[in-house]
Amino acid sequence: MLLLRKLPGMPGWPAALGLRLPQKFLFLLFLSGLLTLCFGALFLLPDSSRFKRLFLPRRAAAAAAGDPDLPRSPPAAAEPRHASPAAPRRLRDKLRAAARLGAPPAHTAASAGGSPQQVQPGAGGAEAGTDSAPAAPRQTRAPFGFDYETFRRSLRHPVLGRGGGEEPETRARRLKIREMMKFAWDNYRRYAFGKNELRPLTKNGHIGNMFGGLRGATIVDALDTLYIMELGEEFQEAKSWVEKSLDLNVNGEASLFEVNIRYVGGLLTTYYLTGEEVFKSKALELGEKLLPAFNTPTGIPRGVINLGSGMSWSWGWASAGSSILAEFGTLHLEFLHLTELSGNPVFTEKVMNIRKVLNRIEKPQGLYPNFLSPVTGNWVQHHVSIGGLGDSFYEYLIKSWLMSDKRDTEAKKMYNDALEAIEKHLVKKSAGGLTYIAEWRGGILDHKMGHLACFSGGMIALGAEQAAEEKKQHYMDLAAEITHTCHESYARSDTKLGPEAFRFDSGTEAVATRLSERYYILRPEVVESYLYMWRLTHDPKYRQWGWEVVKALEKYCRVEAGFSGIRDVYTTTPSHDNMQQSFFLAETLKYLYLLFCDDDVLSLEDWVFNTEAHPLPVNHTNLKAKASVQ
Ligand code: DMJ
Repeated sequence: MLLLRKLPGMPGWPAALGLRLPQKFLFLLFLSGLLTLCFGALFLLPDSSRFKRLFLPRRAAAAAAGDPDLPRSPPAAAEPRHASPAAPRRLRDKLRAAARLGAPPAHTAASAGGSPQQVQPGAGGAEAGTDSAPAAPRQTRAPFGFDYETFRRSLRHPVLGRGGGEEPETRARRLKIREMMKFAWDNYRRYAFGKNELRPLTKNGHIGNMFGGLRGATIVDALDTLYIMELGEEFQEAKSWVEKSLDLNVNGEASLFEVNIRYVGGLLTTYYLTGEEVFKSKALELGEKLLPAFNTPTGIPRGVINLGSGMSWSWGWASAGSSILAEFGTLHLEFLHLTELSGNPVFTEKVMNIRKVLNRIEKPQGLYPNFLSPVTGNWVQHHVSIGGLGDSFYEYLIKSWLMSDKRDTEAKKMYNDALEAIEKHLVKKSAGGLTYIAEWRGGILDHKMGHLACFSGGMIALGAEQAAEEKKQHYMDLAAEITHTCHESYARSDTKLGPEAFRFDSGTEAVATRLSERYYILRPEVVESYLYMWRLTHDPKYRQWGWEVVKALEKYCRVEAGFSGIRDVYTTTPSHDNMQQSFFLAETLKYLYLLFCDDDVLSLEDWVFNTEAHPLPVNHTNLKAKASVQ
């Protein structure tokens, strides 16, 4: 504008042109528009342009050109190497500090401003009228926007590791598992694409009744495994199905738990891996649809929800209309991320309220029974198990602490107290020296361990780090003993795959004694523990045990058109159950693959796996953001 002022000895330009006041104004408007346009055009120049570098700072230039450190593309694209120092702290960081993962519900002051997928204030929250739902304030909303670039820079390791330096045998084994994934995917795609699971014997699709009309469970569950294994073409197929065909406007009975861990978890992870908006928006949309399940007098959600009408009810088989510990206790990780990405506090409020109810209620002998009434908030039956019905509740306590970058001390305390009670009342040693975790029915022990309970070796190892110094080794030993027992349940079968449940009574140890418990449905829990034990101890036996599983899967579960569960692990001519479970692609193959990867591939420093093996990022940026507020 100064340039347009009259210079000494020269008439001003507009004056020189003989313009009147309104015309002068129009002329100035035109000129400033022109200047803005020229500046904007700088962003279109190639990154190498000297002209551009003269006018734009390096980071802005890189962002305009698509920074190669920030890939939005599938696995084939260059993997980001470890990030440079954190981006300059901005005002936005300060505002975001109030809504960070892992902090208490006071976060509810955060808002849904700048994100394209923002949730309208009050959305999903208005119906929350429960007796005990937290009445956290929602009125003071600061501008909010999740910054994907900042998140990527906060990671301590490249997502897919740095690579190099491994032994040829390790690489060959990893590639074999990748081939198994491709085989499982190709057959699903060929015979069941868009259905929930593949039926590999009859070569068709299965819909089932767990997902309330949602389709493509295998696609959503497999997305991140395809990405991690760098199966680029297959990932693109999965992605374009999500874009074009994943319909969330459905009716039908859905399991809140299953939809959350498989769909919400799978979509969240794929967003964090790729930065592709479609995954974020689908996750948030689906998350909103789950909220009516929390409309109960206590805020403890019911297990079943109609995603269309929002009506919810309890499972018919759950006594006295109760909700299940492992179901309502396995929402925390995903729901915190839904708040993180949307800025909408309602998701965090819902799960923090569950925690509040659990903290308030008296626990028999310090144990958490599996059935709780969502109406009265009282336990319904005193059945305690670290396997089915209880399992991932404990897992999510310790993982909440890890995901909060070790700041959620309430979760840590709840985990420690629960584990102490479990150890005191349920952990036993067999006559043959095998450590196992029994089940508890109103004070009477059932000396049985389910396959599902075998995740606990990995969990206890993962949690050992936070234990008091004198207990660390104790917990690592306990984790190793339980993992050893679970390995024995595999080693003592004829197929070298483990049964659904094994017992320690009537002279038997680590074998199924009932016909109905002899099946194996491609479950992941044992290899999950092998992976954690390997990463935390580097004892080569865990890789060896994992390889035994690979060989057994190939021999007994691989059929012409995919992988199938088997009905009896104690016969070498097993009959197949004709089902390729989606968790086989999401979990079993992913854990096996990671067992033969370097530790920096999905490093445990950066990622916490949800209970369906979908990795969710640790909130490293919180402290930075917090510091910048002070
Ligand atoms: C998976 O869906 C999850 O691991 C869940 O927590 C338990 N059951 C299956 C696999 O066995």
